[in-house]
Amino acid sequence: MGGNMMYSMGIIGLPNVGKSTLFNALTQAAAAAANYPFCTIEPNIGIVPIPDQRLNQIGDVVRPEKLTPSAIQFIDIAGLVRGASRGEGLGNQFLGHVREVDALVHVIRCFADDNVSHVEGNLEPLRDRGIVETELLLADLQTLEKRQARASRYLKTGEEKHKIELRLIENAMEQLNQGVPARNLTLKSDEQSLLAEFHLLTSLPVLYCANVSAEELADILDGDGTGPCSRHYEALRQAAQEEGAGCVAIAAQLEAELQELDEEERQEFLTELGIPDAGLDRLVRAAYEQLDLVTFYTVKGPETRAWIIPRGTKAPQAAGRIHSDMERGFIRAEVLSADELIESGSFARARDAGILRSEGKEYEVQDGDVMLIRFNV
Ligand SMILES: Nc1nc2c(ncn2[C@@H]2O[C@H](COP(=O)(O)OP(=O)(O)OP(=O)(O)O)[C@@H](O)[C@H]2O)c(=O)[nH]1
Ligand SMILES: [Mg+2]
Repeated sequence: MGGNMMYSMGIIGLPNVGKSTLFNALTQAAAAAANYPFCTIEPNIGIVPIPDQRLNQIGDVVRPEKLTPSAIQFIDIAGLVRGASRGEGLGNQFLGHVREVDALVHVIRCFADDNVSHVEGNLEPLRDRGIVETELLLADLQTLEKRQARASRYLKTGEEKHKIELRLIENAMEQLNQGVPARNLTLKSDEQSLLAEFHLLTSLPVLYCANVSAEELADILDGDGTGPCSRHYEALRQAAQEEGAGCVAIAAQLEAELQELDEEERQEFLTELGIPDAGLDRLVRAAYEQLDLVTFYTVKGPETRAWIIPRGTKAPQAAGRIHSDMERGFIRAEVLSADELIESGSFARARDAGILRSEGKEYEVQDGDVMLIRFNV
């Protein structure tokens, strides 16, 4: 991707829960949105542009040759089964593909359908969630064991940092063994950044995606569902809430069918079913809200473009989303808010008016920031 580190989400879950159905619906919708520079890297990696009203307003001011929305990259991997971390099924080898994503979408089957087999024999979303979570924990424990062996070897050098690392690894292993995901560990900030280097799967924020039946979707969204699928969804939603994770209801099959229709038919169909918006919009909105994402903008040269990052990202790492050279050689950023730019009428006028701020390496990028990044190659 030419150094491009687009915000990415890995789609995980048991086999046959609707991951690929969801993925196909997402990417078809993206393809239909047309004006995005589509790059298919592999068939199971798809890019979904994010509609952004603020970007259009910035475009009206800057009048660039090209206006590029931000996008989320979704990666669809094979289903995980019990024992995946020991090599069962295809899951384990594919876990490597989601190790460096920004977040996970954990698809959980809540729909009943006798024609679609369930690896565990019956419908039980909370158990299914537990199976997948356990596999992620076991995979992380393997990662930590390897790190432990390495850190132990380096201990002989007598360097303090290896002692610190080993203590962190042992602490993390103890917690993970008790079922605590790495994202819930209480750590000091230097430990936090050390742990981040291990790319543990349970460090990643997770958004649960309940794959529900189309018949019950409207009731579930209204919060007054009483059917079997609604009960499964409610149990999952509560469990998600307890662990501070987001949960969104999607009818993957319906989403796939919606992609077969043209815009007008689609709206009619949704209205008929009593559903306010397409699931893809709901999923993207949930990701944005639950995973605490922000958008910043670049307006340099012919292209004005939006970029998604997790809240709290510092300026050099934000620049690294654009190009790794920009992170490595980061000097400073000239920053103003989208509103300030829109009010000023042009970037040059904002500069003349002294609105541009100069921010350094410790600056946390804010939602709506327009940035001109200064860097050395
Ligand atoms: N009734 C119903 N069937 C669904 C739904 N979503 C997916 N399916 C069906 O379930 C089967 C499996 O769907 P996939 O999307 O391939 O499942 P997957 O999670 O990608 O499975 P693996 O790649 O094997 O892990 C297919 O026959 C789908 O048509 C749904 O919302 N309702
Ligand atoms: Mg699949």
